[in-house]
Amino acid sequence: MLSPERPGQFRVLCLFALFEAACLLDTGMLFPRESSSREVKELSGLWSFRADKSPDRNLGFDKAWYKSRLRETGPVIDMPVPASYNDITQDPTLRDFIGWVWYEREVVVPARWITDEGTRVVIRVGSAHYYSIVWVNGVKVTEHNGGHLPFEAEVGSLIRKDPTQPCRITIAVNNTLTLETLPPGSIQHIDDITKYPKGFFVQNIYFDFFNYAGIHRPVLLYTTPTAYVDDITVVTDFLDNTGRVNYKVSVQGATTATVKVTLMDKDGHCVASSTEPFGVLKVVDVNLWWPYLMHESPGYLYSMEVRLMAANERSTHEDVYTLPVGIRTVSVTSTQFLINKKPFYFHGVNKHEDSDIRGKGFDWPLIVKDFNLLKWMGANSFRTSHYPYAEEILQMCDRHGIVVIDECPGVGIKDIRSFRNASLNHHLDVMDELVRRDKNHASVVMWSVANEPASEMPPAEFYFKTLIQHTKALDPTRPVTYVSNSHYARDKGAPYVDVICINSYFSWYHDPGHLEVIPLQLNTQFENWYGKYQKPIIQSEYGADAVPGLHSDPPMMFTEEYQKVVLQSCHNVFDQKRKQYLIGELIWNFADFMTVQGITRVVGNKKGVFTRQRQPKAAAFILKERYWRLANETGRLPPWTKYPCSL
Ligand code: BDP
Repeated sequence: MLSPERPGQFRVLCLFALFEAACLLDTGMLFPRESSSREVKELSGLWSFRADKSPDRNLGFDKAWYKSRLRETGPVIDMPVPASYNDITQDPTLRDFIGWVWYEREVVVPARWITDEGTRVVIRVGSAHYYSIVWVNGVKVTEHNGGHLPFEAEVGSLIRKDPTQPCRITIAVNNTLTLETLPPGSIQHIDDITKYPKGFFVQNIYFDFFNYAGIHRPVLLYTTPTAYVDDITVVTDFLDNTGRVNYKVSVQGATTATVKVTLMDKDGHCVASSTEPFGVLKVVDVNLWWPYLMHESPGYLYSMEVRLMAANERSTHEDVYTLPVGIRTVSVTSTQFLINKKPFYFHGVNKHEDSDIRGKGFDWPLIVKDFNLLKWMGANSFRTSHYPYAEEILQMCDRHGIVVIDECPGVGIKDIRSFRNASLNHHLDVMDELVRRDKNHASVVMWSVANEPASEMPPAEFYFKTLIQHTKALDPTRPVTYVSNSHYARDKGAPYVDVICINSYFSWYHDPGHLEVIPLQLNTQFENWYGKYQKPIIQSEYGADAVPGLHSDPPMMFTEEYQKVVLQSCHNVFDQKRKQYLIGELIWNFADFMTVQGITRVVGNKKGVFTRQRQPKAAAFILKERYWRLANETGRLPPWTKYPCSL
């Protein structure tokens, strides 16, 4: 990360390393945006769907379902995209299905995309869980290992083969988890026919959320010219009143190319420009990007327009791509987290992508509602527990100044076999994909490479050392962490992280019902971790389940009162420690969410301060009161708010 203590040369080296790292990733993953040279066609809506319920789940491949229309090889049902398929029907075998499901959609492609050979047509899947294979008109175009991150393939030549036919897109998705997937899981077959029906098996998972599956984010077709802006990397900093945007533009498909880069302010006025593919744009009287409640106008974004004039064997092209850019710095000391060289205290939440009916499906009304709730309660940050969220959510964070700890899907790494090379290599690949997608978001201030791994196991040291060093090499400008609930003295990865993140549930999983232990145990926790590592600490999870509407006084577990007291008792300790080295507190959880069925879960995890339908429990008001007070103390509230405030 950029540290204010370090001289300029360090920054230059960092930038060089970041741009080198960007080169190591074979291609870019710019968010598809319309421009004068690019079109986007969204394929959200109804797709045809069939789950392959054959005993080995392989019938679709044996019978090549991708070769013809899905409805010609068997019955299909309507399936909305994006959405998890699990909660869409009344069929319990589909809710709990494990194996391949098949989606299909026919698309009419604009004639100009076909006739213009200078147009590149790309299919992009925002995310599908977990393993996906994509065919266009029966020809496989790509496959992808992992949910939560986008993947794409060029399909122009296939579409052009028979322009009289609509373009048929088939996507097969498999939610089976193995010890090498992220998150890991395992399939257990049980053959005891006296107790279980023939062919019975279960998927064991080591994480606490429902393994929703399907096409979770929008599928798009988009165009670029055949010579195009493939990637942009920006790293920002500032000195006094002058901002600096260090940038690099990567171009594909051109034999000759010239680039014009223009940085515009919010009103569209040019503040800096260049004709080099990489360099530094200097912004006089810079408007820095500030977090929500730390400044009167948080989330200030410039627009960086990249205009490429290029030629290749076929023709001359102009490509235009505009990237929002927030100018800010991030650094850590042994006791502080600094944004723009000022101490930043995370008062925020952990979330899930989770809601009724949609499961993990992308949904704008839900996203906007969640941002309104975050702002209502005065939250300035969240962690993307326990996997990368949709990029559209990060764009909202950029615009609203909500600070993000960007977590990869490394959750539930509990089995010692998940520390082997195959798992590590996949984990490294996932970090590559995550950094490639999210590196330009001002809101993203830290990478989290895992949540609660078995970091006390001997192989964890090599595993996390490698993973954290790799992530720092990919992006030397941001701190790296993972979230621990291991014992401070046995945690193998802690020496390598920049910030210690700890989850703990005193008076819940430990000493249930004994609220009186919280002050002592939480205090001991902080003193132990800081004493050993001298690194800033975030309480990355704490909380208690509350079934909405369940009350008792004196408080008993699972009531709204108990949840309230747990929070208040923790806050008292946080208030002491934030004067020293505690740099944040993130409640578990923003909202109730679905889990597998089990004796500790009453239709899901109820640690939300909002219900799954986003109605506040008593705890939400406790947090609201606290977060606005913290903001009042530590930041500069926007003029349109007054404490105590109701937005
Ligand atoms: C934490 C996990 C989180 C769980 C939470 C809980 O990180 O995923 O949902 O416990 O049990 O340890 O509520």
